[in-house]
Amino acid sequence: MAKIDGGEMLVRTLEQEGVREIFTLHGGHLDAIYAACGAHGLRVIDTRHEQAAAHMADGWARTTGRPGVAMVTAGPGVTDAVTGVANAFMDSIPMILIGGRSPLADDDKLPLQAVDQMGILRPITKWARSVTHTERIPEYLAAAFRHAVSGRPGPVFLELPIDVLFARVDEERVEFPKDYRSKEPAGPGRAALAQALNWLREAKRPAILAGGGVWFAQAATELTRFAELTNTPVMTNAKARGSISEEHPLCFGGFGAIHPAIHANSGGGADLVILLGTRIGLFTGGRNSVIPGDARVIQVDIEPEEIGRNRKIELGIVSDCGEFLRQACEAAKNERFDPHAEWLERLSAIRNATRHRFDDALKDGPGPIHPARMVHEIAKTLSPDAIVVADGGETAAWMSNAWTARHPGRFLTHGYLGCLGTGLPFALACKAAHPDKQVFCIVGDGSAGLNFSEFHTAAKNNLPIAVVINNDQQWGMSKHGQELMWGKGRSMATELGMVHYERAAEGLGAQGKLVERAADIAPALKRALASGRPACINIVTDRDVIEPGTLAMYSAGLAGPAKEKPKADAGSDGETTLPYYGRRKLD
Ligand SMILES: Cc1ncc(C[n+]2csc(CCOP(=O)(O)OP(=O)(O)O)c2C)c(N)n1
Ligand SMILES: [Mg+2]
Repeated sequence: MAKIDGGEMLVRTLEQEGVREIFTLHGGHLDAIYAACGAHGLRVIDTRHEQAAAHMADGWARTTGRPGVAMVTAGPGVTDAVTGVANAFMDSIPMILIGGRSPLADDDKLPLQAVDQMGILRPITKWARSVTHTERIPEYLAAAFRHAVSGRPGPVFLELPIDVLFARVDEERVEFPKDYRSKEPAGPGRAALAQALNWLREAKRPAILAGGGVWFAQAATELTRFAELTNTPVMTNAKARGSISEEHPLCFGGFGAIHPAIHANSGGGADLVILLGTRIGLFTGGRNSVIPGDARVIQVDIEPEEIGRNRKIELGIVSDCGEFLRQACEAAKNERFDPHAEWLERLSAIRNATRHRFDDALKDGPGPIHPARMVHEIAKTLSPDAIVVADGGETAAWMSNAWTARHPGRFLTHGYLGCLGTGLPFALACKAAHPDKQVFCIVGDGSAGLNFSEFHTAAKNNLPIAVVINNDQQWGMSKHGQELMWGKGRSMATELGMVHYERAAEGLGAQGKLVERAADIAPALKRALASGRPACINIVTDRDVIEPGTLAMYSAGLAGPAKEKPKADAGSDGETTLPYYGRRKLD
């Protein structure tokens, strides 16, 4: 009778789930799985750090909507992956982390690479299990996928002790599960749906705030249709960007466009807010909320626990966002809704002002490159359907504001963990998922150091991404914050100085280019994109320009008192930001 080992079982189950790529860093505890990957032709993308492998599985899910898979060895492999898993956990991203483990038979005998992995991973995963019987590996992996994608998505951890993984058992004893999760999305109750539509008919100034729940329900088309049927403006958070094209007249960028401060003297802010698959957090709950205190709030979420967190809501609907939108479109399609003309006009004016607030900085002038000019040059050079990844403090915010996302899953940036260093790994996952698309990554010079060796992963795995390093020679957001609090020249631990990242990247197998003039940005980027090789363009920018979000953060008292109190405005990034954009030299 034929015998198979745990590696073979694992890979067959992955294949059944449609997985064709694994992000990993080698460890002998995993060799049974690599052998099976080779036999089945799964693509093994080998990284230089397990944190990057975990970020790649996360990035894979953010750009495809399906869980990514990372595989790391026992002990330090698992502990290195922790940040990547935590990042996915905080943003409800489905991913599977497979971890090697010391032999079950040697527990408490001080074997190599043994640490309480379950104790470490449990608080940052949706579900975590250690497999104790070889023939149950398919069953546990199937369950891992079910937990990762059903309800509110999230990361899961599956631990495979080496003696369990390498053991061989009769093939006939192994069951490969089928049909192990619901194919019917949960829908809204009829009364609640009718109530939501009634309120929408009554509203003068409605707004939909869409989040990752829309993207993971693959409901971009339904969202756009519902907005059109009901003449309702839509704002998105980072995970949902492009779910309605940012070129669509009903898309108004980030959540900040409904901030009450902007509408204070113009007839009131939003009077009905529909939260679609977005948690009530930093920008939507509490004292800095963009949602007017007197607005009616309808919250649609697949996760009942999220309904009403952080803010009172008038109507909570537990539903898959796609199913809610499909039923809402069906109910709304033969009805007439107010055109909301005055409200849409007002939002358009805000959108227009936001789009043009950096125009002064786009002109040629003496001195170093203004970061707004840099991202403008980049945005006009990239293909409209490029995938853009933004990493770094102020760097990510500049890029976020300059880019127009036209498709879902094609703009990736930080989430609730605020985790620097995701850029290169996310971009590599995007390239692996979409080999025929331009994949561009911008990263702050500080953040670049965190996963810099992934340029080597790009080169050796043939993943040609174009990377710009915004080199302001400092941990910019941190340093500016310190200077706002303490005064110029009083910073600590935030200076970096000039580093030739382009040369370091060359050493890792990428091509490198140093850029010090604005006019050289577009040609350098074009060459990089056309080269078919990974590229690192190191752009030296003006270190004294403070990104509006940094000013807003410090003036809002989130991080201490500001030196001056700037006026609030709305950014397209979902945050309260400021109209300031000049070359502000601190005194
Ligand atoms: C992993 C991690 N370490 C530290 C921080 C704190 N932090 C937030 S912004 C920032 C500065 C980022 O500098 P850089 O990447 O150069 O981007 P810049 O702000 O200069 O554009 C730091 C250190 C963080 N959010 N994540
Ligand atoms: Mg910097």
